[in-house]
Parts: sequence; C-alpha cells; structure tokens
Amino acid sequence: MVSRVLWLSALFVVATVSQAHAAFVSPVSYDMPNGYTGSYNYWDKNYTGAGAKTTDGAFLSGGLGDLTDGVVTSLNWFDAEPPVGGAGPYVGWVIDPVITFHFSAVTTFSTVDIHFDDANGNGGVSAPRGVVINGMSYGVSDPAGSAPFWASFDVSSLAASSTLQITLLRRTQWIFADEFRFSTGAAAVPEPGSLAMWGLCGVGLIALRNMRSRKLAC
Ligand SMILES: [Ca+2]
Ligand SMILES: [Ca+2]
Ligand SMILES: [Ca+2]
Repeated sequence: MVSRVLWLSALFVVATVSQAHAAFVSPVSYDMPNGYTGSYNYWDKNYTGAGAKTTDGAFLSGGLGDLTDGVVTSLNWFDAEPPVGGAGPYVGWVIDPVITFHFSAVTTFSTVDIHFDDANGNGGVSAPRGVVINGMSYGVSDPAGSAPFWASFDVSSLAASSTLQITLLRRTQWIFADEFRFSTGAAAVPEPGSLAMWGLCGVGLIALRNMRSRKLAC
C-alpha cells in the first residue's frame, strides 16, 4: 500500500517537472499600419478592429487579424498571396511598421517569436535586419535559404508590461510577416500537477506514519 502511494507520488513529480515550460499568451488586440499593395494586396483584410482594412498603410486599432490567427504559411509571398484581394496570410509593408500588442494583464514575457518571409530579395522581399521590442534592439540574420522562418527573441530582461511595441526593420524594400507568438516563463502560481503531487506526498507520509504506528502498537 505504502509503496504504491509513493510510486504514484514519484510519477506526479515527473509529470510536474514536464509541465514547467513556457506558456503562450494571446494578445487581446494589436494596433498597426495596414499592409501595402505591390503585385497583390498585402493587407490585414480580416482584421477585426477599427480602420480601413483595404487601404494601404491605414491605421488599424483594437482588433486581431492575420498576425495572431494561428495561420502560418510555409510558402513565400509570391506563392501564398495570389490572387489580388488581400486575403492572403501575410501582411507586407514598404515601411518599418510599428505594431503594438495589448494584453489583458501586466505580464513578464520570456520570448517573442515572429514568422517572416525570406524571399532572398525576390520582389524586394527579404528577411528583416532586426526588430525593436519595447525599446530593446535585436538583430536578425538572413537565413541561408529562402524559406519563411521563425525568428525568436529573448525578452526576459524587459520589464513586465501589458503592451509590447514591436518595430520591424526592413533589410530591403519589403518586409512580410504572418504570425506573432508570445511566451511567459515559469508559471507564477502552482500548477495542478504540483498541488496533486503535494497532496499525494501527504497521503504517502500519513500512510507511512500509520503503518509505523501499527508496527509499534503490535
Ligand atoms: Ca497568421
Ligand atoms: Ca493578408
Ligand atoms: Ca535568406
């Protein structure tokens, strides 16, 4: 009986350790200048907030769209964006866009991941040369190939905040992005696994104590 309980406790320790990883945090909205028109329309056409979704560079605010919809394409802009109409997965800019993400609470972030196109200059579209996140500058290397890629930024040294202002810095004429993800570090509150572990450890200790008591009583 006692060994079975202790075994279960050990299993929960393993489960708890495996859960102690970063968690994704979703923004409640983002504000930014809309994308622009080249061969096609690289707008955030399905954006849910205010602003002209089919006007180049129009200021969009209070909503969510292509940058947080979970859709991540493995195609370069010239394969992913046709036809004209702006419903493709990317937002593409001919400026260095400033995008402000709003969160429901003050949060200590650990990582920002951004998915960019890297067309090696095809059509003027390249990987970015860097980003600025809440005033902190980060460089981005141009990957050897031309496939779209995730760039990961360690933001654990930034002060906790309910907003992240991210400026994308172009390497050439255009910059294309289709998804942003935000992670926090270790959870601030005990996870259910931790509570279960302590509960089972307690049961195990009580069972052990009872057994020893019985032995002594005999
Ligand atoms: Ca997306
Ligand atoms: Ca789009
Ligand atoms: Ca490249």
